Amino acid sequence: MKASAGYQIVTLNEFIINRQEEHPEAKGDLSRLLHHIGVAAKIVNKKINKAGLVDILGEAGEVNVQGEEVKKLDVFANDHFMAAVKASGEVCAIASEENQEIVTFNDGLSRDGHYVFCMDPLDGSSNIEVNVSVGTIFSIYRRISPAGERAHVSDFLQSGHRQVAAGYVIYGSSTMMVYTTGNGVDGFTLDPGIGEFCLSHPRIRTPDDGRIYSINEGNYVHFPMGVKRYIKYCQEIDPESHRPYTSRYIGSLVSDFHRNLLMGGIFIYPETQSAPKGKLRLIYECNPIAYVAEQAGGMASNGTTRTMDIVPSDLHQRVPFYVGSSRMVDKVHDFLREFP
Ligand code: P6P
Repeated sequence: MKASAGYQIVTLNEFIINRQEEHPEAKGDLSRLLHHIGVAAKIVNKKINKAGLVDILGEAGEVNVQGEEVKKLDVFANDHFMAAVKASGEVCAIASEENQEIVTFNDGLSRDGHYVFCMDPLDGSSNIEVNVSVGTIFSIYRRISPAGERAHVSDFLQSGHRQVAAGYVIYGSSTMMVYTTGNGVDGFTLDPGIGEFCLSHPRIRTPDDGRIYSINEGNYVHFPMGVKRYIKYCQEIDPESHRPYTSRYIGSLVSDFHRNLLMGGIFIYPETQSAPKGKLRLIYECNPIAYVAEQAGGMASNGTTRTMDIVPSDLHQRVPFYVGSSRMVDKVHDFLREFP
């Protein structure tokens, strides 16, 4: 990827344009949408970095569709990503964790938008007050309802393998945007000095195997037997296969996944007594993360079916989620088969 003016820095916008040139048939609409996502990420990042200072923490007094207290930053992030995506003129409707129903745009450019946009605007927001990193997760599909008509919920109930693009923003020790358009995974780190996302992790590949397992072991008694047996497998002493593994879990999906993506590892959120279908949402959490994982050489499933092959039935549908290094996901599948 050649940087302009001889600099080593390749900004997100430059990268998007360079990649678009590789696809002459592309008309720039997805590029424009990705640019607007980057702008919203910078705005949200600025607010999050000051969260502890401007008393933006705390409950907004509302309760979202998940029955969770909505914090002001959730609302802020939802509003800004909605506005940025609408401003791109490429999206005709949005599904968000914060909205029970889809939000359709019926004015001007947006009504004819070719895409629909799914997002969890601020995942892990319960961690904000304790300064643990949080993230935005997004997923983009081509609409299937006729252009020019009002978008329909069926536009969002497509299997994950039909995603056009997906990714996340992690607001951590540094702020990164990681995404795929089906041609590998690339990571961009925000340089606050110039206010640009710069290509820092080109062509991310996740290790085939790893030594990190991420699961909330507080739910152990409620896990399926196969998961219990896999956890014990991770904890056994076997120097040859580098066990016992390391347990790392911070309760923020984007952060737990991003660490495992770069270092190798597996993240598991199985069905539990309090979440009989799992806790994580298929459309705007599991599918986008699964797309990134697969494009980086990893795997993602609900324990039996590839996540991106699941046909969604509901906008806020939850599924069990097993995602990460392919050999580790294969191994937990073996235990789930042996101990159904
Ligand atoms: P638990 C955050 O609320 C979230 O949706 C994900 O970011 C995270 O992986 C998961 O829930 C943590 O859930 O039940 O372990 O606290």
